[in-house]
Formats: sequence, C-alpha cells, structure tokens
Amino acid sequence: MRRTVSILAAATVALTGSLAAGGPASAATPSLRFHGTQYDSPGADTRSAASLDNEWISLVNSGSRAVNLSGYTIRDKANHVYTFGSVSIAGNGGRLWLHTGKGTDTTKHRYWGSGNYVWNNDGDTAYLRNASGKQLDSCSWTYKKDRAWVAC
Ligand SMILES: [Ca+2]
Ligand SMILES: [Ca+2]
Repeated sequence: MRRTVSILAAATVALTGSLAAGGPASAATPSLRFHGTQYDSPGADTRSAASLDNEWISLVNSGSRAVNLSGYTIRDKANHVYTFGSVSIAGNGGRLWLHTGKGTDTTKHRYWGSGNYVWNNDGDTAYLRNASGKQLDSCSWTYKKDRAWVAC
C-alpha cells in the first residue's frame, strides 16, 4: 500500500512539473520545444511533393518522459494549423519532424499534407500549443539571404 501511494505521488509531481514547464510565464527552457526549421526548402519553390516535404519544423523533448502529442498543435503566424494525432515523442532528447507536404506518418516523421508552403522564407513565427491550447514554445525568424534553416 505504501508503494502504491508513493507511485501516485511521483506521478503527481511529474505531471505538475510538466505543466509548470509549459507555462508561458516560465523563464526556463520548456522540455518540449521547437528544435529547428528548414523554412526554405532547398532549390526553387515549385510546390513539388519533394520540395514540400523538404520544408519542415522539428521538435525536441528534453524531459525524462515521453510525451503523447495527441491534440497538440503547431501553427504559423497566418494561423495555418496542424493538429497531431496520437504519436509519442521520446524523452531524453527525442526528436520529431513535421513535414509540410504529404507523406506517410511514422513515429518520427509526420506530414502536414499541405499543398503549399507554410513557413515563410521572409520571416514567420511557429507556435507550439498543448491539447489544452496552452502555448509551450514559439520560434521566429526573419529573412536572411542564402539561409534555409534556423535553430530554434
Ligand atoms: Ca527554396
Ligand atoms: Ca506562414
């Protein structure tokens, strides 16, 4: 019985910790955040399938626990919204890439399914929100000649 109680207490602490880390007022780097984006797909922006898939934004989870992203959203400044289905991003540095174009979702690569680019070459902002709509992170960039990606 004592064991059960301590497991519940540990789970409560972990949950509280993850919620606190996601708060917009938190000065600490959130454990689940944007890692980088290739906002300008290499080569001419022809909207080909390959070009759209080479535009991506990635997440990293530096927390110790995996996070199920079901209902989490990524949106741009113009409010194009992608909503995650049930997929987990591993803890301890786990990564996940969201590609703009169409493709077959895997555990590490998700596809927006858009027929047009989402991330503007001349500057944009990406927002990550959890399933409750709370903003966890954002990533902004401006135009820079000959640059195709930024670290977030
Ligand atoms: Ca390009
Ligand atoms: Ca955009």
